[in-house]
Amino acid sequence: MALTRREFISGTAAGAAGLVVGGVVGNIIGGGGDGETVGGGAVTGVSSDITAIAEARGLEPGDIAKAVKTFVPGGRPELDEFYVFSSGGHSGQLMVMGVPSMRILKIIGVFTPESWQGWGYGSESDAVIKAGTTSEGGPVSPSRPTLTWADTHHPALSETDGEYDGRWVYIQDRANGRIAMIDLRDFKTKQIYDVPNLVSSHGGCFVTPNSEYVHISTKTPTLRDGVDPASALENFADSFRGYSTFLAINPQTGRFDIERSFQVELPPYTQDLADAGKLLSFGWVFIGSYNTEMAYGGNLEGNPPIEVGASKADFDYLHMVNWKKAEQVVGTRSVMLNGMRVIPLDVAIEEGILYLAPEPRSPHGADVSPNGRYIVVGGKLDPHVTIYDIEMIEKAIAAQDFEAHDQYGIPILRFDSVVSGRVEVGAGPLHTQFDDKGYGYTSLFLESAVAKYSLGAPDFTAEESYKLVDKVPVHYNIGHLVAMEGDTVKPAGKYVIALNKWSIDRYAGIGTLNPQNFQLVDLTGEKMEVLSDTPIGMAEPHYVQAIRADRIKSWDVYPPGTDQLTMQPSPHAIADGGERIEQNGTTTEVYMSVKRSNFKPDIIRVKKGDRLVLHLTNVEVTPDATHGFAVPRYNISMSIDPGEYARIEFVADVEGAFAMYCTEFCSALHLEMQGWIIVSA
Ligand code: CUK
Ligand code: CUA
Repeated sequence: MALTRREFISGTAAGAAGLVVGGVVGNIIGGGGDGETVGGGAVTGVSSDITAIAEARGLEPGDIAKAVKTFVPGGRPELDEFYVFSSGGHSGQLMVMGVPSMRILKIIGVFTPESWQGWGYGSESDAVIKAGTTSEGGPVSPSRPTLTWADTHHPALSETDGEYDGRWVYIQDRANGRIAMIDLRDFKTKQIYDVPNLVSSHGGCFVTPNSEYVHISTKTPTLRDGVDPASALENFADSFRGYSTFLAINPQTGRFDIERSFQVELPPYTQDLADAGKLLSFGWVFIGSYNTEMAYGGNLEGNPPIEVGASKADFDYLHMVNWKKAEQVVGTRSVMLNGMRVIPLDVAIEEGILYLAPEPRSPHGADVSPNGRYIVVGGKLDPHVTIYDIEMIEKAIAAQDFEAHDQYGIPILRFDSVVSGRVEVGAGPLHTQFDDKGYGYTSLFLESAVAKYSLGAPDFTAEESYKLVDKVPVHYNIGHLVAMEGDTVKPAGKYVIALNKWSIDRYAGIGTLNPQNFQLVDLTGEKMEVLSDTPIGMAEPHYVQAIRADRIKSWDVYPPGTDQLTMQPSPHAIADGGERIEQNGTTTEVYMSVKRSNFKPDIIRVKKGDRLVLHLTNVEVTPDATHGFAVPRYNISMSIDPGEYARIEFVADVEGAFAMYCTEFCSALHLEMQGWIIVSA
């Protein structure tokens, strides 16, 4: 029998390791009793060692069980069964972790320059960031013309047949109404799109079940073109509009195909969380809202503050947008608005594209169950989750069973004819995820807990449906939560991660700004159990998606000469031996190879004021043989992974001798991996 390299390396130790684990588990199950009776003579020493270690460190037997359930030894990456893609909040980035280890694997530079990835410090990535600000996407300050940060809230993994396919991930910018696309072959950002008519966006970022579209909607509504801002707030209902955006996805590249994209105009109700329908509800998108009062504040002008004005009504509206119908009419019944096809509100009403249903006070969260039948809405000021049923919704629409029309003429379905159940879960329910057994899990912000309850048919009888079955405290102020593949048609169950906003007493002091706290919760037992706390030492994550690790097929090295922006071989890439310098007038083009442990050429001589174009090819084929390229005083930092081609262009406008160098400790002679850019008069 042939051994794998790993088996070969671990050799005979494997047998012994098995015995050790048996002993530890026995010890835990036995409540820390003496190893001799549980594990047998061979493991007595190890068992009592573990007990002694735990005792010395002040750990309980239960802590050891948790450690064993989550520990991933070095060199055993397959023990992390899931990847988590977490929003990076107002860092503008995307974070990747492994589950159950909860180790951070990468922070992906997206909207914000990230120097160690060479993201936004001179390479072509500058152009991606720059293209992410346009005047069609909203007004731009001429004095600060490029947006270099974002408030990322909701990542959305690409899907095929309602399951994650591991190809791409999208993430929106709550602050500026933008969206980015990241390719999961190399975990790098490819495109940032400044969505027209959206000056902000929130929870509306979701992919439809076959990655037909990625949806993104407004949060704070957009000032309509031509409206005088001076009197806009006082005429709120006329001055502002929301937009539900369907960005078509190119099925080969994952990029946005703007020509096939469209928007549906919405009332200015502050649209919030959304989710795409699937299976039974395929073709629909559901969007919550929380300020149908259209309160705009003015607390120093004698008005109530926004939070009071926006909480007056007993109901806000769940929006239901039928994108399948919208697709059919967009060709003939849309108008162009800032480069985007828009289906006007009156057309959306007339064509049966848009409906509303009442949702209880200050809703947050709208999540579609795996079978597509239920839409679960949390109400921040209501201890219940409200569960809508697509079969009831479609029936009510067919019967024109409306309680009224809103002031824009949108039909409002009757609450009782679309809601199949309510579950009293606790204080401050927000977001919901699902497992593989028909249960829903909702975060309780005010109560700092996760509630578990049964949904309806077909998993449960009428008797068993909509029952709270378990609750676990978390620490503290949970926002989102994520179950493994918990928003797909086939959830994996196993774990929920609570994404807690506050961590007060959970960690050693690090000054006045505490980390966010991710808590891994085990779903496999009778009761939910918190297994671990993980501090997130960056901005506040919001939504997170968790995907089975075996769905991700990322590259170890680039095919030779790949341009990371196009993911194709660059015509300017070189192989070993192709190094050269070409002078065209005042432009110097350098074709440089990068490898352990030199840049070739390592001297570049230019005249002050000349344009310098560097084509760098990392000619290595060894995984992990990444090199950096830094030019001091020019604010240039690049990262060139094995096989990668990267380009940088700048004007050598400062005279001097600049020692370019490699920023990654790549080899024993890494320090020698340097050279000169000589800029002379
Ligand atoms: S939101 Cu942050 S906790 Cu932006 Cu999805 Cu609810
Ligand atoms: Cu290349 Cu250090």
